[in-house]
Amino acid sequence: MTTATDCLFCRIASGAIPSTRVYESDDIVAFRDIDPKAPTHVLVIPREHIVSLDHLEPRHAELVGRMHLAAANIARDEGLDDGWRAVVNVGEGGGQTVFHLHLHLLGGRSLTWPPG
Ligand code: DGP
Repeated sequence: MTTATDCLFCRIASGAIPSTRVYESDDIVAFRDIDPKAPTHVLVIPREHIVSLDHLEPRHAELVGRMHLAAANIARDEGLDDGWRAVVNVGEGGGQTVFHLHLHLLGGRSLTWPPG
C-alpha cells in the first residue's frame, strides 16, 4: 500500500490521527467528517494514497467500486431511507482541499441541486 507520511488522510487511515470510524476493511476506511455539512457526513477513503479521481489507474477500478458499496451500506446503517448523496471533489477548482481521494456521503436532510 502506498502511504504518504505528510498526508492527513493517510494518518487517519493508519490511526495515527484519531477519527470517528464507521467502517473499515483491508483497503477502505470510513469516518465522520470533522465539519459536517449534513446530519450524516461520512468520508470514505482508500487506505492507499491516491491523490484524486484524476490519479486513478485501471487497477483501482474494483477499489472505487468497493468504496461506493461501502457508502451504500453505511447509508443503510445510518437509516438514510429517503436518499443520500455521494460527492467526490476533484482538484482545487472542484473544491478538493485534502489531496487524498475521498467520497463524501451526505444525508439526513433535504439536499438541493446543483451544489455550489
Ligand atoms: P474536500 O473539500 O472534498 O477535500 O473535503 C475534505 C473534507 O475533509 C472536509 O469536508 C473536512 C474534512 N476534514 C478535514 N480535516 C479533517 C480531519 O482532521 N478529520 C476529519 N474527520 N475530517 C477532516
